Amino acid sequence: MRCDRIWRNARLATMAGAGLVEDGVIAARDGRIVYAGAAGEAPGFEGGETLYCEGRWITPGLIDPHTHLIHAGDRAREFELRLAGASYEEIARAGGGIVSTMAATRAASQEALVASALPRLDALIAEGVTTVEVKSGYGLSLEDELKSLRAARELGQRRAVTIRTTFLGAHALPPEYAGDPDGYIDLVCREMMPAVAAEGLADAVDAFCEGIGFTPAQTRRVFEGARAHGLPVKLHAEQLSNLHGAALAAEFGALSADHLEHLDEAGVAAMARAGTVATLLPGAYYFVRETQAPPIAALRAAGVPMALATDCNPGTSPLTSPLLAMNMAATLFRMTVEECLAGVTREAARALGLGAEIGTLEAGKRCDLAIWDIERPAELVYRMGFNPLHARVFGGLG
Ligand code: DI6
Ligand code: FE
Repeated sequence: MRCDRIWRNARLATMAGAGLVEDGVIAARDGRIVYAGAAGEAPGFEGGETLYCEGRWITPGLIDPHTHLIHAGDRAREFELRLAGASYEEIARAGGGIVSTMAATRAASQEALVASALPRLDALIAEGVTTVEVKSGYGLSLEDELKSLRAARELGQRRAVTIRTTFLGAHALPPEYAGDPDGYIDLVCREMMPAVAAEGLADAVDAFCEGIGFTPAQTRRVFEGARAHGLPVKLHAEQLSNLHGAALAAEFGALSADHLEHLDEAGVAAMARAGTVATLLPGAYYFVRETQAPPIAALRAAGVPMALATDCNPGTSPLTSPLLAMNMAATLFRMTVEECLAGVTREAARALGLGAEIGTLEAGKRCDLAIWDIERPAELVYRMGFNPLHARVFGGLG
């Protein structure tokens, strides 16, 4: 078998049928895996450079399937107010919260947005991330949403990483539409979405279905608009209350419903039927000191795939560590090590509609790898604030 790079003496967490492989080999050609499995069953390889991994573990490159990396400013002051007793919802209603980040984001140039996002992206990359979803949603005007999505796309040119962009125009109500959320949804559907689609700036459409966000009826209009433009949908659902957003998302065949702390049995069943991934965001759960965890046991029993993401955003999850997200998912949500690892690889790929392309170590997939200095995969979940990444491979290179 011809290949241009071979990794030998590795242990593999394939996240696929082959499971864990003790004496493993990965071979790549033209950026794709041509073989991943046991050395004893490997075909003969011709050509290429051989890298010896000295027993290190290789996982698929990590995938962060829900971030708000593009934003300006920070909310450290608001954090202090919350420490002094103010609630997230109180701050949002008083004009702080999302709207304060909106003002900073509107004032920033595309270049400034890219520059401020790069250190956050670099923190993800340093932990073996090879694919990141990035949402708009802090511009909240036609021009500023387009600027945010262009900045997000530019991140993929500035670093060796796959960026998937999501249009989140329906994130919050901008002050100029105070009292007229339906008017703002008109703008989202009639002006923003067509412009975003015409420029090919988004891979999916998202909304924030919540008391401090948009109603299910408004969310439905956003989804209908997305469908008209041939864009898949995802949803911030059941984060602070249960508005049955996950079932609505499932009705539209959503790639994922995200957060889900207040998800009920009917929502779980709807997601299972639709094949909608549950993207869980333990960083936000932790940071807002939520006490109701997502219904992990019910999701597991129903066979709903569970992805994990940082939700990196300035207000509720200033987190840039997928490794810590895994630790939190295990300790706070009681997810297993296997579920946590699948959550940042195979299931995260599905949450982005990229299940055929990335997320497992299998022939035919892109050769995106993370190589770790660990003795067993559980160490990736067990440690807090320690990064055992040895090397990262993006499209066979690196
Ligand atoms: N849910 C969240 O947790 C973030 N957005 C959302 O829809 C919060 C965004 C922020 O506070 O800036
Ligand atoms: Fe979010």
